[in-house]
Amino acid sequence: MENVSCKRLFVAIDPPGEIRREIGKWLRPLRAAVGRQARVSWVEPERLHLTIKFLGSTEPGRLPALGAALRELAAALPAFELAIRGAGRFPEGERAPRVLWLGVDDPEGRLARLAEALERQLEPLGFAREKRAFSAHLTIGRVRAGTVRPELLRCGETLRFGNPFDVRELLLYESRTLPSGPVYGVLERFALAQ
Ligand code: 2AM
Repeated sequence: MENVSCKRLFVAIDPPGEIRREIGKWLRPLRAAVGRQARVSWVEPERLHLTIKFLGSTEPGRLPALGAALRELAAALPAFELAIRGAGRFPEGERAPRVLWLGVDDPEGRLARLAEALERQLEPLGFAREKRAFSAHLTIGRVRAGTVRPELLRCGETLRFGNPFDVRELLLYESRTLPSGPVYGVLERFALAQ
């Protein structure tokens, strides 16, 4: 059995408030259109986050080394721009998507390089490399039952949420599962180089 004091951790980037508000406005009609056709756990706009590395269950004793590695990595990385663009679903191309997401525009490949740097830096600390290729996304909903018609998300690359924004920090999040669903809390923030 898992040690109860272990924390379930992940490293993420938060979109700024104005982007969350734009997404929230766009989500309203989508949620209404999905209505009762499917049971979806929608992510509230203020909880949207872009996961870069899922660390899983972690003993508290590993936190200092993890924090030091994240601080070192962040301090060596200049801040960079991202934009939220497009929408999609996992698994792709199937009639019954389970995860609904918004896409990320990473024109210079900075986010992808950051994800790779995290994998490299954290592997020696015992955090296994992700087997799947990194696929940046903001999860907006998880389909629990029923089917969300793919047409509802067919908005392609033209969909944009606000302007590109600066990524200035990495966040170490803890995820706790409560009867009401998962709750995410920021444990520590790591500033990127200016
Ligand atoms: P998701 O947005 O694609 O669901 C907290 O669970 C965060 O970690 C979520 O954003 C989730 O991504 C991400 N994550 C990545 N791999 C995971 C895994 N194996 N189990 C749970 N969450 C994972």
